[in-house]
Amino acid sequence: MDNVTRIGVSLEPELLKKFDELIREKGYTTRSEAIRDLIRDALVEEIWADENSQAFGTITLVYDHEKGGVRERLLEIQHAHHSNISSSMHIHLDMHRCLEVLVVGGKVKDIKKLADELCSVRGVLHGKLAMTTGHFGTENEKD
Ligand code: NI
Repeated sequence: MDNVTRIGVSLEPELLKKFDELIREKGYTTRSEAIRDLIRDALVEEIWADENSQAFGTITLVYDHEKGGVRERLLEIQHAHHSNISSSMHIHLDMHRCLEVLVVGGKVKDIKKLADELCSVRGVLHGKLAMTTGHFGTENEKD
């Protein structure tokens, strides 16, 4: 890896043991990669804590398309927030249930509002917003 700074981390043996167990379970091959992911996760949390910062995410919805008005309501909400939705994917899970994934971007507060509106529609069996960002303090950020 180019242009990295090495740091030393002091940990209690018990904490290190638990960390090593955790990263083994998750399939990390090195502690460094696991620590980098934890830092990135913390950065994402930080960005999402600021309602006015720019962020990206996905909204996953599972719903019963036969439930009265659910499709119409979901479409109505998506059109009202069209500028925050980059892409959507629809999969018919079985005769009744649909899975929809929306790729969203914009101000954190707008994305959260959109997700809340969609997830609370009657007939939506499960809805989840997954948050991310393009900002990880990497070189590519300057591009
Ligand atoms: Ni469907």
